[in-house]
Amino acid sequence: MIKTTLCDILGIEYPLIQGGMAWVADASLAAAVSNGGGLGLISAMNAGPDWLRNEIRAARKRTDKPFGVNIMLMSPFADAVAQVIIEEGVGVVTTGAGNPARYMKQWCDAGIKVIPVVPSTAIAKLVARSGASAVIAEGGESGGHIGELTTMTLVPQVCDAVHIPVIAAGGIADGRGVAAAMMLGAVGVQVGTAFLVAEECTIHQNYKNKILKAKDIDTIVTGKRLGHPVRSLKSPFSRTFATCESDSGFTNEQLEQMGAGALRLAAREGNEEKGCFMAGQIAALVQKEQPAAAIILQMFKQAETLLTGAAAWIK
Ligand code: TUI
Repeated sequence: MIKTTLCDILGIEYPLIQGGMAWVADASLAAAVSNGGGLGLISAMNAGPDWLRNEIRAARKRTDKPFGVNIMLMSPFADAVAQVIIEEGVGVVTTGAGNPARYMKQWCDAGIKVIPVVPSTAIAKLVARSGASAVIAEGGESGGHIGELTTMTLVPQVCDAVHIPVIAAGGIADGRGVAAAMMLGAVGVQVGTAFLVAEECTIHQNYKNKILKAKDIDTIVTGKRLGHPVRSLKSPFSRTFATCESDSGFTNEQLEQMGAGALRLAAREGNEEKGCFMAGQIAALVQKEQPAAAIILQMFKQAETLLTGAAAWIK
């Protein structure tokens, strides 16, 4: 068994946190990951407080294991959902797409463990100072909103920069990724793309099929001009967006308008023309739909074999 300090901190069996994927990470997926021994997450995304409250209660009906909530800090409802998390007694929060400083005191006072996603050592230090229990160092191989650095370079640098546990994210979908992350100094992994095809993941089948068919070079990063680069599968939407982005005739407002709602269209409606199918560069490794628990078990069995076998290389 692979047991790390993350298992103790979160009360989980495997040192794995599910990515807080907007329009994807709902009660169904979160409960399945938690029941499988990891930490499932519900994404508060751009939804309002009532949606989140319902989803937390739905997850509680499906699992008695710990699960958390991911807050996308750019959400217009961030203040309200930050409060719902306290009211509903959620034990763990991960944050993305910004600095969670303004919520840290209220969450820490409520005994909530806060684990921000960070794209750099500077932000890692900042959140560590304001009371984070751990950080998720997320490399640019990830799907969705990403930073500049790769997982390989970011994780060891964040490990050296802070004195709290570091979780690696970006490009991890099997036991090789888990083993590598641990060798970089991480005490656990965050996995997103691999769970898109979990049986309990409620996204449209078209989205799952695209992941299952994806090749290594099938993702693209758009939105750099807007200051929030996003990695997604190459698609009619992402290609058109990329073209418009490099055309100075389009204003940033027009681009923002173009992107609005595209993730929902992908995840909920499977709209192949207008949808933005966010996915990480590891999508090609994800080849079969199976229960979340099987994905986790397979990943950690493989990592255990690799890490055990590695000792034989030392002569
Ligand atoms: O947040 C994510 N991934 C996401 S959020 C998202 S929804 C969205 N859609 C369109 C545009 C923008 C967002 C889809 N995927 N991952 C965690 C993450 N956090 N990646 C990068 C960061 C980050 C960036 C800047 C964290 C902190 C930060 O701080 C800068 C500052 O000082 O505010």
